[in-house]
Amino acid sequence: MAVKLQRPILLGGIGLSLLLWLLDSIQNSVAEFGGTTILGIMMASLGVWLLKRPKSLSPQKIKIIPSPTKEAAQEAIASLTTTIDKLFLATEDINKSEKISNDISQLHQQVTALTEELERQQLSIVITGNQGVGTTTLSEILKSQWIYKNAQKIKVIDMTWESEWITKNEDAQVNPLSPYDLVLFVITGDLIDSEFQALSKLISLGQRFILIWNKQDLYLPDQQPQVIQKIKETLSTINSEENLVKISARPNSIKVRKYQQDGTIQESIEQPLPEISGLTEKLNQLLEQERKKLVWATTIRKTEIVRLEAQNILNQIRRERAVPVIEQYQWIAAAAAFANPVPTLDLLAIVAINAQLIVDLSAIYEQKIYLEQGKKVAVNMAELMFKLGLVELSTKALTIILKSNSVTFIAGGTIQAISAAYLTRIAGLSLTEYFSSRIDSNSVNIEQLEKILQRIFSQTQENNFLKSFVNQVMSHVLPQGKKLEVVQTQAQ
Ligand SMILES: Nc1nc2c(ncn2[C@@H]2O[C@H](COP(=O)(O)OP(=O)(O)O)[C@@H](O)[C@H]2O)c(=O)[nH]1
Ligand SMILES: [Mg+2]
Repeated sequence: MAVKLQRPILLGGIGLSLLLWLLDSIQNSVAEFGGTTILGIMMASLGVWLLKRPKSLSPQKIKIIPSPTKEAAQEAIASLTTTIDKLFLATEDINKSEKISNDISQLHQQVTALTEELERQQLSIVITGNQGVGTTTLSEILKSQWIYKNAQKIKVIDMTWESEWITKNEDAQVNPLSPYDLVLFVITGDLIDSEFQALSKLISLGQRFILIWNKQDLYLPDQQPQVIQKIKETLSTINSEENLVKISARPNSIKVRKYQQDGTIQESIEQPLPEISGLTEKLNQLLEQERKKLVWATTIRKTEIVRLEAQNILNQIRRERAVPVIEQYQWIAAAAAFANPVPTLDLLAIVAINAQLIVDLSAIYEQKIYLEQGKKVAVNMAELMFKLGLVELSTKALTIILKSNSVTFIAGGTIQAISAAYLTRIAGLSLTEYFSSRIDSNSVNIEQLEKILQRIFSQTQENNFLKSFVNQVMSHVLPQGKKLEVVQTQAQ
């Protein structure tokens, strides 16, 4: 059969015999079910998967960052330098645009600045909390009553907390509080869930905080221990019960009655003084014991932000290389499925092709995965696609598109070819995203991949994309003669 391929890699690059050998060895590695259909194999794997699956997911654990050291900060800077070097190398063999050259020189400047940061003397403190809790009031009082007494250089600012700081930028450590050495997080009584989430996030970013219960004057003295007890209980789940202090930054004014000697009563309104001694003691102690650590931790966070910037540029460049590779394998998968249509979609062939794709993509992302391992990952991915219903869904969607295109003649194997190409594309794009989010790991975590796979799949389910994809595959794979037939049938 004349299969139109831009590059006949099926017989060249991978080689038919290698492909067959792959098919064979994968079949053996999946299960001892020689001769059964791919459907059977997949169903069996699904069963095993269901049995092996953990009963329930453990709640998300908070990563406790070890106490920062100067060495750790230096290591972070070294790792940033490595990423910049990789970026430089990756752009060496392409025509560097002015922008990339500028980016790289800016990154180098940032490394110098970060190295100097290690010895920074001035500290910065940010006061945050939900609107109305008293951050501005506290900031003014700290400036007027505490900072001027302090020999050290300290900058204090206040910022209303925004919940999207923890919901957005899930992985990126970019959050407006990151550049500050210390966070004073203000609440006014019970610690509500979103506030607790905020504190957990700070811990996972390695950012030191003091939790401040402000407006304690609004509680009766005998209510206070109960509130404290409750907050401490919640804090103990993130090992932070020592970080709580209570203050009244601006207590409500009170009516004072004075009994005069002549028996009359004189009433006056008095403004009680702010009560922040608990906080200033804690601050003094913290700055005395941990000032350097605070600076190192901030340097680590800032370095990580710059490293992510560099990594993003590098990922863009790598992606530009990865997409043509994915496309190449797409056409191989389509051609293989078209040339050899079997009643069910030939996932096994896709697995074989994807194994090689994984190896090639891992090389682009410098996370070398060998063919043996690539095969395992490809099998896992095929299982996942099956388990998530992607195979069925995509076949259905593609069938609908083909029908609605009023193509009255569909060559045998067309659906299989398009599905094979489509699933290969999804696998490839998911792997690309997966590799870009990791540094130097030579393995694939299938659970993380699953989330990406689902996301990429739903992104590509858009009708417009699928339609143009169908056309692309048709023009790559359908033999010229058959294509004419399609046109003729339509014209009638
Ligand atoms: N009762 C009481 N009110 C306070 C206390 N601290 C601040 N407030 C009041 O809370 C309101 C909001 O304070 P503000 O500093 O503007 O809150 P922000 O939105 O967090 O900046 C103001 O009316 C303050 O006077 C306190 O300790 N006790
Ligand atoms: Mg304010």
